[in-house]
Amino acid sequence: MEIELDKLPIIYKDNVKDIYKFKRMMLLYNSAIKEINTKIEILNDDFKLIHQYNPIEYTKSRLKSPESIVDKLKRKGYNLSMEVIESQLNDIAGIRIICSFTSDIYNLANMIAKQNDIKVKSVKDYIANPKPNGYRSYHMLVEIPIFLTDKVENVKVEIQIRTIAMDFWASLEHKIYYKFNRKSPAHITEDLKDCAEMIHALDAKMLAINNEVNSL
Ligand code: 0O2
Repeated sequence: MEIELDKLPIIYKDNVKDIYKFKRMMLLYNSAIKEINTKIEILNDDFKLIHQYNPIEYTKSRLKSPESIVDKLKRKGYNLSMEVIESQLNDIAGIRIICSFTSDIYNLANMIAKQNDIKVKSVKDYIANPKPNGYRSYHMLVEIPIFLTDKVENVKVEIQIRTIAMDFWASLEHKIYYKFNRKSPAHITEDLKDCAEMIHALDAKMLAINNEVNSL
């Protein structure tokens, strides 16, 4: 993993030691993504072997870029420092798991939470409790130990689990949100909310069809 030094926050550019610390922090987050991705792949393979069915359609993972880290800290009114980055940002390492059905989301979340080297720090169930704008997704903030050459560090990873339909909605909403600089026109916000409800109904219908087919 190569950190682009010219994109590092300015405070780190002048200080070689800080650049090293920043790189090591990013290496930890990147390693945590690899560990969780392997766990997810194993769960998917085993599930497929037992049930002849893949609960996961696909996964996406990303390490937050230095610019996005700085932007988020500024937006939230925090100082730029390594300590603040580590204590205040929960999504430097992010993994998104896309499932076919809502039931897969909860099965998978339970299988992840049960692993005893993973500590679940918090859960936000935006499926049971959608956001006012219609956003649905299941978020878990987990911590996983990473074994380096000289130490073990517990590293945070934000896992978002959603259906294909929820992901379709969230991707478009995210694009619109940034296009209008976080202030979308009211009618677009309303239309998106309507779409979120349609997508919710679609997910429920598809799950019902799948359950019926499985019971035949
Ligand atoms: P990006 O660009 O995807 O990284 P946090 O800001 O994470 O400290 P928050 O906002 O309480 O705290 O966390 P939450 O609610 O778990 O949301 C974190 C992430 O979930 C967001 O990251 C988005 O990826 C996604 N998300 C949350 N709400 C919405 C929404 O209304 N629409 C869409 N499309 N995505 C959402 P970022 O950093 O905001 O954005």
